[in-house]
Amino acid sequence: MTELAAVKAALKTQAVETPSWAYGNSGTRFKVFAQPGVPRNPREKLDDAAKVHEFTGAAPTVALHIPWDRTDDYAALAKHAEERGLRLGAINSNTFQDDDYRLGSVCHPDPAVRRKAVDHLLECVDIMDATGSRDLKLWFADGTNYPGQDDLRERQDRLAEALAQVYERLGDDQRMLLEYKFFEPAFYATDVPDWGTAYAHCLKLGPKARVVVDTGHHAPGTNIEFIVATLLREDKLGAFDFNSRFYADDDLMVGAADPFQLFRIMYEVIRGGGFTPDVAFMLDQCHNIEAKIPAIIRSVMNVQEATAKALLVDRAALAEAQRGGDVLAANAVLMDAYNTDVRPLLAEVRAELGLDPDPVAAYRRSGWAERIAAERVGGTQAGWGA
Ligand code: AOS
Ligand code: ZN
Ligand code: ZN
Repeated sequence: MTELAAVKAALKTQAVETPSWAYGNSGTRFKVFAQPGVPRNPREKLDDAAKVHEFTGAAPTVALHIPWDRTDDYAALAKHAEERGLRLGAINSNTFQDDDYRLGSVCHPDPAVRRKAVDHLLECVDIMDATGSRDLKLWFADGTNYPGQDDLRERQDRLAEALAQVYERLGDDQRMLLEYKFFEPAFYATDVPDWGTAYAHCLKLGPKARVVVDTGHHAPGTNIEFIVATLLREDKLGAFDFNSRFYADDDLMVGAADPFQLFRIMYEVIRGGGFTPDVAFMLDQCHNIEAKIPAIIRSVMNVQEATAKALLVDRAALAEAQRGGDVLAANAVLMDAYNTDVRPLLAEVRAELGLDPDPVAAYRRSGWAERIAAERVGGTQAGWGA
């Protein structure tokens, strides 16, 4: 196989999981702008996700969020997905929207609240059994706002205890993915603030526990690719929540704010042997002012473009320059790959897969946006908390 053929073959295997909540109305705490045609239930979210997969060929799974996607028949929901060429992906838990969680969930000082939170997480594993999902994705809003508010160390003990109970419940082929975030909604101390804390918990739990890197969850200037390289080296990288940030957890389209950072991350993924199904590429985004489905298609394409560039890095030339201590040559190898226009290559890959080379244009021509705007009237549009 020529090198280019190998790059194309790799690109054809890449799958990006899209989040059910990105199809619903969501935005900021100031205003959520409702859009016509937005799904009214989990099935309609899957119908939209099927369009993203139809035009990209690269988004075969959809992450669910419980309770936002609660239904009384998960097997039927899985079948609905299957009939549209999709599978249900990670189950995202929610221990942040109930009044009970004012002081935390699994780290709450009251054991009754902790019990409630753990029961919810266990219910999420039951749902995974019904949907055939591999991954339970945990993000905790737990934390404190004021020094002294609660005992930082005890909160870690409570967290460890809760995670252990859920870990025990996992089936042989199921995994627990622990996401970190440095602040928000807690402003003084978040209980899982960084990769080190997530890693320490996952290490203690065992091989089924892995860390999620949400690209928006870092302080400005953080070298995320270093974290990725480290987690891969320790065999503890489970997934990405891809999105873009200019300021904090902006949840904008991946690759929009800093495509160079995304390229550097994808280079470390490939370099570190992470381009396998063991590392899930997920989106975690909100589309408040832009049309949702084309924005998600665009996001999938942005991940593909960064991946293509990363695959094009001349690793032999890079290694030689690095060994020789040639700083400028080494940097130039990376930059040459980054500066390559990979859009024609990806258009070819799509054509070879029988897809339209321009997924956004193909979606626009399909008439789906007009159809859902006309058909999905009445009912409540799904959104955050719906
Ligand atoms: C929160 O900031 C996170 O990024 C989570 O991944 C969260 O679980 C997701 O936004 C769905 O609620
Ligand atoms: Zn996330
Ligand atoms: Zn986030």
